[in-house]
Amino acid sequence: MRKIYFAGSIRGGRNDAELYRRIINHISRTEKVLTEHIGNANVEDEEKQMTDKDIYEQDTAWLRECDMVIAECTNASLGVGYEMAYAETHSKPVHIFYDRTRARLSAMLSGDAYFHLHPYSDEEELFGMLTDVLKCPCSKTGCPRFGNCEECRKHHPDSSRPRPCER
Ligand code: 6IA
Repeated sequence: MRKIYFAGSIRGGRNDAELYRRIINHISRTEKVLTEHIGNANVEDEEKQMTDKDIYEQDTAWLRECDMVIAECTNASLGVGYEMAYAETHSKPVHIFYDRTRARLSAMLSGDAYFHLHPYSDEEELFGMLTDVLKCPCSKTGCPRFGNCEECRKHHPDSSRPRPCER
């Protein structure tokens, strides 16, 4: 099972906590989510049992250990922004989802070609793209179109030849 680091806002605001929980449940059907607490309604109470240093040490260790980072960035968060940069430094594939009807992503994320961006308009689109990302076989080959089916189809325009995920 791959290890997924899911990132979502905590001190940046918990308006989307229920959405994070649904995303974590979706990912957990096929992968191991290292950061399941992000979807807990009472995460801020539990947080009181850990020092900030403990949280930082644990999360950066998980970021180094994970196979892939998936972030929901509609609700801006300093911690999530830091995690994205940390994951890039450690060459982890990073998939950023955000609701384009509710948020404009920071230029520091949307301007960085390293990140795979997945803007969505509704939850159906979000979960469809998430499924595509998780089933993409290019996670093993380092393909720059990893998890981006639209770009992959453009790159393999000959529909008579099966694409990697269809073989
Ligand atoms: O600046 P923010 O708090 O919004 O940053 C959120 C991001 O930082 C998340 O993606 C988390 O990975 C990380 N983070 C912030 N607080 C915690 C935390 N608190 N635990 C783990 N990661 C955190 C303690 C809760 C725990 C005892 C259940």
